[in-house]
Amino acid sequence: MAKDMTLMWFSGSPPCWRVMIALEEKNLQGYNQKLLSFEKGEHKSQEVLDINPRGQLPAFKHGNIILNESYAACLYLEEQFKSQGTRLIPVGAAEQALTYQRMFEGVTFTEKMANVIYYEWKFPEGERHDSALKRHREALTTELKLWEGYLEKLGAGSYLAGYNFSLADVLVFPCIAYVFRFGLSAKNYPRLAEYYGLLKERPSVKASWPKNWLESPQGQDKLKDV
Ligand SMILES: N[C@@H](CCC(=O)N[C@@H](CS)C(=O)NCC(=O)O)C(=O)O
Repeated sequence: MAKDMTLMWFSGSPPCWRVMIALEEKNLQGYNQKLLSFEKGEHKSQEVLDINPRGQLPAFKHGNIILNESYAACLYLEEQFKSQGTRLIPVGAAEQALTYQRMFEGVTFTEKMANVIYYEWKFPEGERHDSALKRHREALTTELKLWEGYLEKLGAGSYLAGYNFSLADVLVFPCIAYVFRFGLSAKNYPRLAEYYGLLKERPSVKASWPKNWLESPQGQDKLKDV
């Protein structure tokens, strides 16, 4: 069905997972996939650099069209396949506004999450300070409480931008799954935990669940006190 599409991806990478969920939601199964290894540095290979000079994944191609930013790829898929599969951007003004708002707040969420989870990778040894890590952890707590509050306000069983699944969920859910994978306490964040449980069962999410998480279901406890 989507034989003219190719996705190069890492297992467990939130940006890659976004594109995979969008492809599933738009009924674009059957695209060419290339699973690469971060540990082996395969994202810096010439094959990737030819598509994405930043040497990052996802790297996505539709025919000769290249999209390497996960947000750009997901927006493109929604626009090009608007009437196919799930409608991901609501038409109504209020719902559409909330969808865009949460989608782009997801960028901030991703950054705050990465500052803690990838602290050692992002900051070389000489640049690490306990006080900086503490600040990053506090910033992540504040961020997570915001999202907990958003879901609380919308009520049980809702998605991030209301009662319908939207592009906000496609883009932000992988980060929410990630924080639980890294030990976030369901007791401290009950709404986020409920949302995570709801989305985990969604066919597009199940079909694209990170392979390495299936192989080793046990995550880490880095965020247990956040
Ligand atoms: N803004 C990009 C970020 C992509 C990104 O950071 N990918 C990571 C994997 S999660 C990567 O390839 N990192 C390797 C590197 O930066 O060298 C997007 O949303 O697609």
